[in-house]
Order: sequence, then C-alpha cells, then structure tokens
Amino acid sequence: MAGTRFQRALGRLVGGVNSPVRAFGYVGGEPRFMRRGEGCVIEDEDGTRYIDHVMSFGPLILGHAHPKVVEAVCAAAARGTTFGAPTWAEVELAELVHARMPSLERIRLVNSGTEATMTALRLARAATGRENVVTFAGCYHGHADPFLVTPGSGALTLGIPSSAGVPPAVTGMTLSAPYNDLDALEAMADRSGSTWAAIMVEPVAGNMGVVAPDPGFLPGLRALCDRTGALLVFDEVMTGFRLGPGGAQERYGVTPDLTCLGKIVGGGLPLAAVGGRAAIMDQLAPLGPVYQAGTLSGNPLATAAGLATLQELEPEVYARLEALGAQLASGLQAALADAGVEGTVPRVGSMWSISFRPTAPRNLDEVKAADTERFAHFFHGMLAQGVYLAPSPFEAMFLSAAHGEEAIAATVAAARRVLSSR
Ligand code: HOZ
Repeated sequence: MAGTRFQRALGRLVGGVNSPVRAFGYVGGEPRFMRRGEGCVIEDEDGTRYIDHVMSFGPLILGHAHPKVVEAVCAAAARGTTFGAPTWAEVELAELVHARMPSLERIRLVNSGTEATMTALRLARAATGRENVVTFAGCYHGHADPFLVTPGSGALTLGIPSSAGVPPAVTGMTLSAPYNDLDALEAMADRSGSTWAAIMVEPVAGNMGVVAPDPGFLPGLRALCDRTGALLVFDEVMTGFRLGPGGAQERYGVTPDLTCLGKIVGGGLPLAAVGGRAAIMDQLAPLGPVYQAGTLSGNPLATAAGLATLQELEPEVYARLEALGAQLASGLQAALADAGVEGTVPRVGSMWSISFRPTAPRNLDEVKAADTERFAHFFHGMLAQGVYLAPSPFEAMFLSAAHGEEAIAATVAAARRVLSSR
C-alpha cells in the first residue's frame, strides 16, 4: 500500500473522511483511523491506544462497546434489521424518553440530529404560521439549509449562508443573535418578534467548545417566547441524557415547547428524535399536515441500543460523571496555572473543552479570540501522549461512565508534560 492511510482515503472519500472535522483541518496533520474501542480506550489501525475524550462526540456515555448495548444490538440484529413497520421497541423507547423528559409528550424518532432540527423548525412554522427562526452564533443545529448562516459577529444579522449551495432566500428567514445576550434579543424582539416561529438554542452550547448559559439566559428565552408567541426549541442533541436524566431542561428548570434529541438516545447508533407538546407534535403526518417520513426511522438496532443505554443511566452514573468532570477540569486548570499558560477549562457536567484565553468564553466572539495555534500544539502533544482529544477548539469533549479516576489522572499528567514543553 503506497502512501499513508489518509492519502489512500483521500483517493475515494471526499477529504478522506465522512464528516469534516475528522480530517484534522483545524489542527493539521493526518487523522488516525480507529479500529476498536473498549471502555474509555480506543485503538487505531496501527495498534496505538488512546484515552478517548471524544467518545464519538457524545453518544457513548457508557463507554465503547458496553456489554449490555452490544448484547442488545446483536440480539436485535438476529431478529431482523428493519421492517418498514412499527416495532414495539419504538414505543418502549418513546415511553422511556417521556418518563425522563416529561415535556416530550409526543415523540417522532428520526435518524440524525439534523433531521430532528429540520422537523422541529417545520413544526414550529406550521404551528405558529410564521417563518423566521432565531438561532445563536456558535450554536450548531445540523447541516440543513436554514441553520447554515454566517454567525452575527456581535451584531444581530439576517442570516447569510455560510455554505455554498444554500440559497440566501432560505437563510434570510434565520435571525442570528449572540449567545448569552438577552438585551440584544429583547431589542430584536421589539423589532421583529411577531415574525418569529421559534427560538432554537443549544441550552449548553457544545459546538463552539463548551459555553455555559449565563444564569437567567434560558429563563429569559422562555419569557421572550411567551411574550412573542414563538416556540422555544431546545437542541438537546448533546445535552439530552448527558447533563442529567432529564437533560438540560431539567438541570436548568426551563421547559421548551419542542426538544431535539440525538447521540445518547441512540446509544451509539444512528437515531435521533424530536418531541414536545402533544398539540404541536400532532401536527405531524399522519395526524396533521406537516410531512416527515423515513425508511429507517425507529430502526430496531438503534432503538435496541438506545433502550439499553438509557436503562443503564441510573442517577449514580450522573453523580460519577459530575465528579469525574470536576476532577478533570480542576486538574487541567491547575496544570495550566503551574505551566504559566493562559487557559480555561469550560465544563458543564461531563461536557468539557479547553480554551487558551483567560476566562471561560460566553459567546462565539470570545471563543474565536482564544489562541488556536496553542490549541493545535496541545492537541498534537496530547495525541503523542496517548490522549485523544477533539481535533478542533470548536468541539466539545465528553466523559463516559467508563472513564475512571485513573484515566482522568493520566490525562492531567499528560497535559502537564505537554504544557510544560513549550
Ligand atoms: N461537528 C460534529 C460534532 N459536533 C462532528 C461529528 C463527527 O465528525 O463525528
């Protein structure tokens, strides 16, 4: 085989990958091709092992290849992989989701977070008879056209497409606002609130590193929706079942009208969901006029993995994740301080990131002001030490129940070596 694995991959896969961030574009170098994972450890095609802090960008809250999940998926596969007809596991999963997140009175299972957010927006538009949607710079809601807008750098903007192939007419209905800035949003509501179908938000932003909501931000969004008649849509693809049994809405005590789920709800297989108030959700076909469908929606393997995962998520798992997250963040913060490196470790529960700037960022502008070169150096240093981090400062990292104190201590020790090496 001539050339590296990545060079060969480039021959047939666009950019050598099937999702852009995996190509190491932000940090340089060549991506590793992974061949197996167990617990919190992954192994690449050359046999090198790493402590994994990516965990497939969130779904693997129990760790790689958790025996209960593997068993459930294998058993489901043996019974048949897809039917194009209802299966009982779909009902059981929907009931379990509702039990943990009561605001999801009615649920539609789909295949990816992108489908969930697309459907939520279509529902919001149908339910309100309005077209505009408010999103926040730095939040990511998948790759459907209306969500690919140029972030409004500090100013409120009418969306301008951030991807080729997206018609401005579509993103022109997307209003971009800065995260954590209620004053700006209030002013915007005075001007155009009556046109808003929805405010869509990541209740904890996880696609610009981790950015926590200021106290009052999420309740403020709820109040603004109540005032304007817009629906509040929480994109809990990352936070759902991660920040607690009931996700961010339980943790922060704010109830959205619609919720998008993904990642953990599918237990590491392609499954996502949109759910919310019955009166809104029942506008979906076959009950209502809002169309949405999918051959593999509610797929038996994915529902089996999701059910097996959710059933393992007892309260003590969250207590453990919280403790591990605190241990990691304080260890890394101390490592930064001891090395004299300006940096901060934003964390909410078991979601974390590292930002080379003095204080935890509150919005995209502050995230972008961090030292990205320093991040790339840190990333490669950690990789060489056997710690696999997200290959971009704009991605969150995730702990799992399989990360023991030993893995956290090893990560902090590696960080100390890397930070003192420059
Ligand atoms: N940007 C995606 C997560 N926020 C990356 C997903 C992937 O590459 O697996």
